[in-house]
Amino acid sequence: VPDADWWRGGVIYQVYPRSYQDTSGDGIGDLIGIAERIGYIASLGVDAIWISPFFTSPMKDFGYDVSDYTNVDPMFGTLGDFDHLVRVAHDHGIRIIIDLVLSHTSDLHPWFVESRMDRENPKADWYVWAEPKPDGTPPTNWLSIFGGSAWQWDGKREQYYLHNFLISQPDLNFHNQEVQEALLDVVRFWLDRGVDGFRLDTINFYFHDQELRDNPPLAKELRNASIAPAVNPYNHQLHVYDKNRPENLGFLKRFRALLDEYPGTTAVGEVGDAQIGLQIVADYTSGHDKMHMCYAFEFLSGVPVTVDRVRTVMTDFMNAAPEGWACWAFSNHDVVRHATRWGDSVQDRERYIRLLAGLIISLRGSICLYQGEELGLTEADLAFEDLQDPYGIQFWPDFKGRDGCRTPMVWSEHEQSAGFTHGQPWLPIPPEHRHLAVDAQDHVQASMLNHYRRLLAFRRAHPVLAKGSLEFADTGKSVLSMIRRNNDEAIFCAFNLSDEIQVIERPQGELEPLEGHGFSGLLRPGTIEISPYDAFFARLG
Ligand code: TEU
Repeated sequence: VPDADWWRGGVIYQVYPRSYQDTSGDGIGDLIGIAERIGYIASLGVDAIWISPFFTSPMKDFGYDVSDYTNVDPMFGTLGDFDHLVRVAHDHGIRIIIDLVLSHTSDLHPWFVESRMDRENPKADWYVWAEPKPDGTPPTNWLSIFGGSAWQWDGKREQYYLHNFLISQPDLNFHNQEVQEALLDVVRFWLDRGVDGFRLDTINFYFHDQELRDNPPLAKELRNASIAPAVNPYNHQLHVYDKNRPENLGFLKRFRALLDEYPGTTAVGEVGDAQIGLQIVADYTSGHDKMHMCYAFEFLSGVPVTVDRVRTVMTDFMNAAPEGWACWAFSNHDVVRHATRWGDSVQDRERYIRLLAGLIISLRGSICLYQGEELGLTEADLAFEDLQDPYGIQFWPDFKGRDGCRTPMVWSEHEQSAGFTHGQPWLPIPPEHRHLAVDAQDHVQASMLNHYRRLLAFRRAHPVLAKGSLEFADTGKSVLSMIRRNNDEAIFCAFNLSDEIQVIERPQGELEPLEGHGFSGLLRPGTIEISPYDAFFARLG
């Protein structure tokens, strides 16, 4: 009997397939490469992998621009390779979550090729087409995250089409029922192939306002750079009409009803929003009839991880969604790796990111770890000439794009291309990553890699960390303390986020220090003493 609730509190390891393991020698990772590394992934102790898109694509946005939803891009392999990967993963007890980009397609998708032919073809209304304003300018003030207007003029139809991302990523028109049906058919195709779930790209962008109203401007003090870099004018609007539309809920319900036909499957929706993101996560995950969980952006920005910040995010979310379920992440393929984003401003980066690993495994919710995070990889500092990401090329040098977190996995300290490929890697291997390679850490008990393995085993041994209720204890500005409870156990945990030794008061009740997490906070007669960037875990009686 499959454990239908495995996703609740589960740990998902994100694989960026271009950069995981190449077996063909073209310098780009592939599905067979992932299958070869499943043993390693299983050794981490994760529940599932989320594989970023591997579907047929012109790769303008590295696979987030799909031209065939039901096939594998030759660069990554074949459908047969995918079936093989599913089998190997399942043999190792690892579930497969695939990344569906339903909000938009590539401009080379046959649906769009047909849609743009004229205004009468059967797919004429499958994308968001609109007339120009009388002066010829775009229909609304909506902006593309990747720069400029979200509207692109098409000379043939003499209309604009909507794109929230690249010009080559036209936005599907979810108001059209046929579009919804076609996308649900895609979902069914992959369910029938044995996938265990979906990461749904940009789910809050599915619907747009049919009245085409302008977004209001956003006051400077309310701007927040967690979705787009500060220099991006996208941050200067309140996104009420181009996304976050109430109609999204209806489609998510249809989607969920389909998943419920396949017990044990799950969906994690990506909610990219800097303004009302947590509320959207709450709305989309409450009621057991939409998303199982949503991927929140709160810990993906540069906002430092202070005691206050963690308390505010977690409390706001629990208040907004007592029954909702979030998926937390510190790093992914879109943002600066947190070892750099947060680690650059502390004295002892390594101890600090070890502490953060202890913190994320102690959060109520599910969690996503991004490939290489378990090795302690930092952001690669690439030269302009090395850049591949159109977003980085557009905003350079204020924003360097997303290539610095997408460099290849380092498997071997000394092998050519760190064991990633026999060919020329599509992005350079940062020399400073080599000593962190898997083969350099694997057998070293004290390594970052084994620290993550220990912590994931610890989380598994104490389900209360993932699913229990969460209450904060007041232990001052520098120490984040949580009491986690369920029917079977209660755990008190404390994280010293400062670079000074901290002595805190012990909570009420009997404390029995726990082992197996690798931290060394000490229980004293009346107090708890925690070294800089260290933590303490105890069973609370
Ligand atoms: O990202 C959605 C999103 O909001 C991005 O703009 C994100 O904020 C940005 O990349 C951060 O720098 C998803 C995918 O994760 C991303 O890789 C795609 O480019 C995007 O959708 C379009 O499909």
